[in-house]
Order: sequence, then structure tokens, then C-alpha cells
Amino acid sequence: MVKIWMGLLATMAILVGRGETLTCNPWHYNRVANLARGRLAFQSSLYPDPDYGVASKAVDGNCNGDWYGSRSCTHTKQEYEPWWYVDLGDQYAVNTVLVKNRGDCCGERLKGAEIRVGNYRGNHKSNFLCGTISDVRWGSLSTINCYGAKGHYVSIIIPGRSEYLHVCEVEVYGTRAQKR
Ligand SMILES: [Ca+2]
Repeated sequence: MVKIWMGLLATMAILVGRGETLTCNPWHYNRVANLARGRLAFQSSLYPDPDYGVASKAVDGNCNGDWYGSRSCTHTKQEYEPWWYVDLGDQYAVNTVLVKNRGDCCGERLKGAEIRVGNYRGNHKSNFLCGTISDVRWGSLSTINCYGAKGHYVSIIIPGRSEYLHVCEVEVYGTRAQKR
């Protein structure tokens, strides 16, 4: 058993070193499905460099926080209340959302960012507010509890100010909601 865990951890270390982890949380590795992985993602604008920063970078399975080095983080323009969201493809009861902050710079820009779950995509503020980002250290990994809130979309919004929004990975965990 110990050997299996050592092997798993060694594999994870290699993948982390290459910036190719399948999850930001090793304890979820191959155990729990990340509902956001590979889903369609959208954001309010795109930082003016098309090689970097598109919305899908937050659901590409690469948790590397080095914006320039990994090319695996999103980036909007600086604007009032920027937003990002992922379409989960169906309605889920969302338990937790993991948000990986940029690690090479500017982590404080994510301060107070709201994590919401719901079925509105044109008006994110109508969706259930799970919580806000308070740990804005560069490269921080925040786990936000959504208490089983149901929704088709998970969004991040920076409320009440003009800001850049960039995140390097967003993971969503939950269960498929019952159909009525
Ligand atoms: Ca990424």
C-alpha cells in the first residue's frame, strides 16, 4: 500500500514539475471527476494577446500558475466587473469549486472575486453566491464550498471595481442534479 502511494506521489511530482497535473488537488487525482475539465468556458473580454489568456485555459487541466511560462491561465482586459464562466453541459449540484490563482504576479487582483452557481449566464449576479476569494497570495489555491447549489454554470465575477480577471485553473466537483 505504501509503495502504491509512493509511486502515485512520485508520478504526481513529475507531472507537477512539467505543469501537467490533471488536477490542482492531488487527492482528487483519478478519484473524483472534475466537472469543468474541457467544458466550454467564456469571459467578459480577452487581454490583447491571442496566444494567452483565453477562457478555456482555466479548464485545460493544467494547474501551472506561471502566466507567461505555462500559457495556461485566462486573462481579461482591465474592465468594470470582469467575469468568467464555465458551462458544465448539464445541471449539477455543486459541492466545491477550486480556483488556482496566478503565481508569477498580481495574485491580489482576485481579491473578493465571487464564485457563483446557477442557471443564469447573462446575469451572473442572479446565481447563488457560494463565497468569495480571500487568499490572494500568488499561486494560491482556494476551495469554495457551494453547499450543493444546483446550476448549469459556474462563474467568477470581480464585483464593484475595475480590474483584470485571470485564473489559471478552475475545478468543479459535485453530482448530476436530479431531473424533474
Ligand atoms: Ca490552466
